[in-house]
Amino acid sequence: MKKVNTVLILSSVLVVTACSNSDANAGNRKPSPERILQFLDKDNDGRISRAEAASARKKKLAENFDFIDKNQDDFIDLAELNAMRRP
Ligand SMILES: [Ca+2]
Repeated sequence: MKKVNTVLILSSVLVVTACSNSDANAGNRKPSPERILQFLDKDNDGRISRAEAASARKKKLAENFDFIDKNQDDFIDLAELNAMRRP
């Protein structure tokens, strides 16, 4: 029974993920830079601070903050998010 529940939960997560990526990013499971920014930019200043990066569920952004923050202004903007993405 536990296995069935796990499958159902995973299926739900996949459906939610698929729906939330239905914009220009269709077919790619990773969220678009625009979506990452929209989701993490809590104060709506158009960039992600260290605190906002640290609040993310996934720690990739916070752990790689200095690498992603190319101009070292202590914020990650959309251009830096785009540069972070690999094709
Ligand atoms: Ca920056």
